[in-house]
Amino acid sequence: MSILRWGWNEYCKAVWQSAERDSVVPARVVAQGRGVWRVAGDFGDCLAEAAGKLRLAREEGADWPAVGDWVAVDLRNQGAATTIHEVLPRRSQFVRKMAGKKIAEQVIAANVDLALLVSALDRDFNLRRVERYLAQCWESGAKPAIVLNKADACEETQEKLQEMERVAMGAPVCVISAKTGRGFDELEKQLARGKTIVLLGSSGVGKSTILNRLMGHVVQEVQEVREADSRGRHTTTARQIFVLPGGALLLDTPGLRELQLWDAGEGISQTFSDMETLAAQCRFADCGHEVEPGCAVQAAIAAGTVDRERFENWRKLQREMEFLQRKIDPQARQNEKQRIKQLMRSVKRMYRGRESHQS
Ligand SMILES: Nc1nc2c(ncn2[C@@H]2O[C@H](COP(=O)(O)OP(=O)(O)OP(=O)(O)O)[C@@H](O)[C@H]2O)c(=O)[nH]1
Ligand SMILES: [Mg+2]
Ligand SMILES: [Zn+2]
Repeated sequence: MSILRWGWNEYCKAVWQSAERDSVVPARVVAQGRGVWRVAGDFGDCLAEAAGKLRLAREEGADWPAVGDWVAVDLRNQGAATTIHEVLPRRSQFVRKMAGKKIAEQVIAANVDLALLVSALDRDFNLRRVERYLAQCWESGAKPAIVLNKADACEETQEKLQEMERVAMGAPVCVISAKTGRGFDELEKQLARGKTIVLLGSSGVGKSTILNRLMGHVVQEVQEVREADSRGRHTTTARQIFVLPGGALLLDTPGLRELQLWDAGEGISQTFSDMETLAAQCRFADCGHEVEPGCAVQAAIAAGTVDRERFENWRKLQREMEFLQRKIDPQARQNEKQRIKQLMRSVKRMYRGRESHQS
């Protein structure tokens, strides 16, 4: 299987060629375990470990390989395990913060084009959670699409679709049933060959069942949800990329836990752009939208044009982000963002230059 099957494109090539690289070849991380990865490229696929140099660089804040990453591997031992020497800069990434004394970051998926934010139409249905996923998704650099699964188990599909469209702020919403196949034609239109798509959502919403149906046979184990509250049992435990029959690359992930901290800074503004527009009309620039006179947000809530729960969720996510930002060294973060921006800019220039040469 060639590296093209794994989504390698002109853009990746431009990134690869923007630096001198000796005795390494490009590969993609297609699965991840604890301290061990599966990589795939023109050579086929094999297990890989991280080079010592990479481990050291990690201490300095360098990227650690995650599913979806493009990496440089050496192939001295053909066929046997290989070594990852470098993680190429990412176009997008989903980052989870693990709260502790010092907040650590974990990349859930890298270089994702489209995130399918999956909810179930049973008791799992929750608008506030989707707002949270949307904010995280806009921040990641991937495009979001909302997928409402288990349509067969819901009587008010139409009402729920409308409610969801109101919070989606323009992201597409589709209604499907992984059990009956309803809505899959619509869903499959979004899964283009060579694109990387991640399934995100709580445990039990049917991510692995969706994958199995798209593959046409069972590749992932699924398990019944709990009768009482539709909660899942955290069946999927590893992250792995599957090549769909149509050539799209689908990444199944373990169900996300409810109260996880994520990177969502600017994504919050995008998800709640309606709230931000209102807030700009408050009398005081630093309005807390609580008891201040001339608060446009409270006025809208009182008039019923803004949903109180949506407002509260917006404030809650903002507080979480402020907390994260206090905990993480702002200078280091800024420097890293700057570094990546510059790199991507130079790669884009190079890429554009090439396209105009070709045409
Ligand atoms: N009625 C109905 N049940 C579904 C549908 N899709 C999935 N299920 C059921 O939901 C349960 C959970 O499905 P999974 O695919 O394991 O869910 P998951 O999102 O992968 O869960 P984790 O791996 O734990 O994150 C299983 O019993 C599935 O059979 C659907 O469209 N309709
Ligand atoms: Mg699963
Ligand atoms: Zn206000």
